[in-house]
Amino acid sequence: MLGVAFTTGVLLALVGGTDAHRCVAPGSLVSKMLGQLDRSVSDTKPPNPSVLLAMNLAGGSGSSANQLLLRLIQEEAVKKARGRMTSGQVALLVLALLSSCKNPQQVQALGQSINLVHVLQQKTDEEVASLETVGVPSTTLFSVSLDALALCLVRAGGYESAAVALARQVLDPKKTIDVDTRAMAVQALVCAYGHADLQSVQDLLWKAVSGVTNDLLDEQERRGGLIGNIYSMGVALQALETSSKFYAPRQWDCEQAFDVVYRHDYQQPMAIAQVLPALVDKPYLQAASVNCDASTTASPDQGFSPPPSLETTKEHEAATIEVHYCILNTLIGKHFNNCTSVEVPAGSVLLKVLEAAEKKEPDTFSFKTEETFWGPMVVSIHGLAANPQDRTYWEFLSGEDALEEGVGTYKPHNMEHILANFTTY
Ligand code: B12
Ligand SMILES: *[C@@H]1O[C@H](CO)[C@@H](O)[C@H](O)[C@H]1NC(C)=O
Ligand SMILES: *[C@@H]1O[C@H](CO)[C@@H](O)[C@H](O)[C@H]1NC(C)=O
Repeated sequence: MLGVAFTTGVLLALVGGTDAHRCVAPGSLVSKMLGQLDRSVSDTKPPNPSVLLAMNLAGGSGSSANQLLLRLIQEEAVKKARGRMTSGQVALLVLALLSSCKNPQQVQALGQSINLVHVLQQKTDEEVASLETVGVPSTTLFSVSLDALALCLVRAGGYESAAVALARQVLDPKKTIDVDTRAMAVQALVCAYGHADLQSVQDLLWKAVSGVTNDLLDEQERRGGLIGNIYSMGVALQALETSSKFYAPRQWDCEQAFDVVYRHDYQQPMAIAQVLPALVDKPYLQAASVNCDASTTASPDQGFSPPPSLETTKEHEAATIEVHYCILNTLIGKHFNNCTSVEVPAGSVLLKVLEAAEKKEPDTFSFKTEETFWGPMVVSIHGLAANPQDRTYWEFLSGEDALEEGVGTYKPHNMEHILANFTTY
């Protein structure tokens, strides 16, 4: 017994992990989530590469939903990757295909073929050029992180300049970068660190990763396990799982962080797709190391139910609630600030409030949404449209606090004050 324990310890030390142990979620929760991902797949919806990636990392590559999704992703790649897709969207396709043991340099579907790595290199070069000239990427730093990670995993040129630019961004004290983005950057930088030859590059990457991960650990300690919000946990845990040598000898209390995740019942496939890889200790960094022969199709749904939430659902809830809703633009063009109050059925999502306001005063509260993998995104209100080039968007707040969910998920309570504010990121 002692001998076995000793050998395992030595082995772990040799592989680079200095951790005493690692956290892995109960099989029942993993099966439940794999089942949720399986059921989210449909050939009438845009295929979500993050879902395919998560399934494969979590050992769910044997299901028919997985096979269907893989085919749809390959078709999507040949149809759309060269065109309007952003760099990050192409990077997610590359990661998804790698995790399905497909060669992203030669994707075949619908009688066509495409080299996704080549497309990704071009789109990443544009991001890096923008970062170097105007100090911001053409899309988001989250996307650039996915780009650098995907290129690094396939050992394609271009990832190093992206990683260096990312490291400079996260080390810049003048920039306030959200937790999710810094966490996603960690995986890209850890991969690049492993392949960097220049000492100066290594030093920069080391400094960036240890800086970010120590901040993540500080935040976890301060907030009883929570890092960012509940939807940041997936990427934050993935970051900490890949970087133990960068915060050593400090230890990570992974149980505390996992407990925060266990207490939440994730429903959105996109949220599950970010959290599930972390729960099985298979972060995105391992997308190219999936063993595609040994898919253990976990039997779906052994009925894992999260511990009951502390908020007891009120028995005699009013059938309708009243919500105050304001729209504010002080940023460009003709400024406006208009408010209304609407009634919607209790338990409605915020989208219902926007619809009720539009119905009541169509000239003021008209709005448009666009479907994304996180649900409907509000892209325009009162004729004023968000513009990625200007980095403008409609931000939603409850009182002073930014919402942590979008209008398709967030459920306002009675007498809540919701503000949509036109602002920049
Ligand atoms: C960058 C980013 C943004 C940028 C997107 C800029 C752009 N043009 O790409 C901006 C600042 C606009 C943004 C806005 C919001 N975001 Co945001 N965003 C992110 C972040 C950090 C990375 C997304 C990304 O680049 N992905 C990579 C690319 C390649 O994938 P993609 O599919 O092309 O990305 C698109 C979607 O992510 C979409 N998007 C981004 N955020 C959100 C949020 C919602 C609710 C929807 C429907 C879509 C959406 O915009 C991207 C471009 O089209 C994620 C973090 C994460 N963990 O994923 C949070 C995240 C997705 N956002 C979140 C939230 C809450 C919001 C807001 C609702 C915040 C607010 N209080 O207003 C708003 C959306 C409001 C609206 N108008 O409907 C949450 C969603 C949680 C949930 N369960 O729904 C996340 C997970 C962050 C978090 N941990 O809280 N976001
Ligand atoms: C909306 O607000 C603007 C100024 O903020 C005002 O001029 C306009 O009359 C308001 N519209 C309505 C319908 O109240
Ligand atoms: C709304 O956005 C503007 C422009 O970015 C900003 O100056 C203002 O502080 C924001 N207001 C609120 C209440 O968030």
